[in-house]
Amino acid sequence: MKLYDYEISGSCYKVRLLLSMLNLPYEKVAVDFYPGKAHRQPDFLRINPLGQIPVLVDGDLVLRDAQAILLYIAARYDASSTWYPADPATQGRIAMWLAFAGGELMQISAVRLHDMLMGYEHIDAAAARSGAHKALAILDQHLAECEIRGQQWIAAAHPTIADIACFAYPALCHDGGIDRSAYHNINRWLRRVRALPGFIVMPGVPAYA
Ligand SMILES: N[C@@H](CCC(=O)N[C@@H](CS)C(=O)NCC(=O)O)C(=O)O
Repeated sequence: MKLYDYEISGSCYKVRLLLSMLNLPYEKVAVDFYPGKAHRQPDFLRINPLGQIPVLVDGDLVLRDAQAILLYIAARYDASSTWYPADPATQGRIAMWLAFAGGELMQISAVRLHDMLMGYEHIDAAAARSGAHKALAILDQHLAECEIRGQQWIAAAHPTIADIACFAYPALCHDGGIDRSAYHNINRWLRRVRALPGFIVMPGVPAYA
């Protein structure tokens, strides 16, 4: 497998995390996202016309979107079938939280781009920050309800790809000036994810917090 990757991308980190937790070998193709904007050049647009990373290539299969990639890797390579279990209700819950990770939580990504890199001045950071807090509050409430039922993970009694997809941006939210100290359920759950075998760090996500 080949992962078109950028070290400080939270979306690429989602994929690197699952590949590490499953101990799968892969080749990283470093995309000069910044300052080179290589993801907007014709060569890369042929791989992903949306001009976004990550992209995973496995043989003839070319996949964009971190959530789609997580689903593929788990369904194809997780021999334990726990990261994406066959149970339809769990699959439905996982799909719901994958959509949340690729939707509402991406407001944290928008604020990070705005605050960390040049060229994203058009992003309404205040609106994205407020949207991010709404999303974090929803996730925090969900995790509180899970804990009341004795469930420590987002979509099942054990970690699934929903936990990986939802982990990256809440863990990185301080890069966008978003304070998550009040989201106690999220903070406890982030620590649980950090303790999973195969967990890896990225710049901005230390091993312990
Ligand atoms: N739906 C995609 C979105 C990924 C995404 O937004 N990636 C960012 C980097 S983290 C990107 O490539 N942005 C393009 C740009 O800023 O021009 C996913 O969830 O993987």
